[in-house]
Amino acid sequence: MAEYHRSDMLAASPSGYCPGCLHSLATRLISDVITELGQQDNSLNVISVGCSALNLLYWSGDNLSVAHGRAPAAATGVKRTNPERLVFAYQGDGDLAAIGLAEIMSAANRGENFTVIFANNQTYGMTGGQMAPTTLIGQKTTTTVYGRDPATTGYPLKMCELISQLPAPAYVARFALNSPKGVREARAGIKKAFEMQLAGKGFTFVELLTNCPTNWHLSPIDTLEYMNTNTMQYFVPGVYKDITAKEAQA
Ligand SMILES: Cc1ncc(C[n+]2csc(CCOP(=O)(O)OP(=O)(O)O)c2C)c(N)n1
Repeated sequence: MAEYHRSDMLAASPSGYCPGCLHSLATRLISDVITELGQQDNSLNVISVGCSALNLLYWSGDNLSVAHGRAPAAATGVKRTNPERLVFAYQGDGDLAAIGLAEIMSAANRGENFTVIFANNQTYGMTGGQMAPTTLIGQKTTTTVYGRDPATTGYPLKMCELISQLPAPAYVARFALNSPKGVREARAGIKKAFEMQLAGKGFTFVELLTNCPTNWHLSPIDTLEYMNTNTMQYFVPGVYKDITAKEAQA
């Protein structure tokens, strides 16, 4: 039996992401799950702006490119007019938690029936490593050269914790892509979110803790350890909300 095979949806081309960038892995996980669910011809990825958007080069599903931060607003229209399609947005933390904060909170609060996959690498990767809303306290970026100081830049936004407090969302979970266990759990979480969407359960949100070797100025291996000792201490992985868990108990 083959130990590894490329899912049909992934393009047969090398990834252009920086070496060690976990956007590559996230792209593979999402395309694997879509293929497994038989949704390859039915999926629609609403793409915003950032390195996250580059995944459109690597898979064969339909994509819709929209303005920075606006994916949840565009996905709302697409899903409402095409309710049978598997609609998801794949957004970075600058895109989702800064310029697009109003869109994500509003779509979640309305309980729109699509999925947002949130790649949290704690920086603006594409534009050269500026501070994002999720940059950790003390983390150095090109705009926090001495490390993020909450006195001037506030505290890192915990999106799962914020969104799971809203009454409408159906599934809210965070996974870390820095270990085989985390990758397996993330894959299962993405699958669960997509299955819930296909069952019409409402808004589903999957945060993936990722990295940025280039702008963190760490080797890919060292970013995985940094995530373990820093990122995951603040952004704690787990399932924050799951309405089907309550349904199963009832
Ligand atoms: C309206 C608008 N403002 C600013 C930019 C510049 N810009 C491009 S990507 C980006 C940040 C992306 O960061 P993030 O969402 O964290 O994604 P990453 O690149 O880290 O995956 C910014 C500010 C833009 N393209 N459009």
